[in-house]
Amino acid sequence: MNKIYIAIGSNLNNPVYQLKKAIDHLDDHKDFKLIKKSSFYQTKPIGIVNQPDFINAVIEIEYDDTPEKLLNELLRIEKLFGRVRDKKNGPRILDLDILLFNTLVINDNNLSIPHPRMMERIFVLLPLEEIAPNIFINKMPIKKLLSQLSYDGIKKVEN
Ligand code: PH2
Ligand code: MG
Ligand code: MG
Repeated sequence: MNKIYIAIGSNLNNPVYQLKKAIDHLDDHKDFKLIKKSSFYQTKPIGIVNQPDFINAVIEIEYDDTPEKLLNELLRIEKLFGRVRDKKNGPRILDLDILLFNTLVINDNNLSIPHPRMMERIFVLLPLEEIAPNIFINKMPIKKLLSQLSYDGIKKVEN
């Protein structure tokens, strides 16, 4: 059984609704067991700043198959929700990113684990810390990584 953390994000078509629907979908999915889910956070867009705020969350799941199969399944679910891939870092209905897969390190063309940008992203680390306060990322304790980031532009929302 693999222990996996997934970041969920949306900034289009009622993002809170998209996140709830996505988490329900993953919870009902025969291949996943939903273990934990964080609160929802409203976050200022990072990268392309001229787009709506995001809603972000992190979940922990169990899954029996390989990282590549998991990636394909998450991409399929993004599409099912109506995701159209155009601009990198642009607005999206649903983004499902694999953050951590046990303690695996993978650096392939289309799959990097741990997620290569997660250490700089408050919208990933804050919800992750909520459900995994003692976790290490690239041998660094999450609290140490968070202490280096600004909490401006992130706030918990009712869900
Ligand atoms: N995702 C991105 C780029 N920028 N900014 C926020 N606040 N939240 C995101 O999920 C996000 C982003 C690319 O996936
Ligand atoms: Mg992403
Ligand atoms: Mg993605």
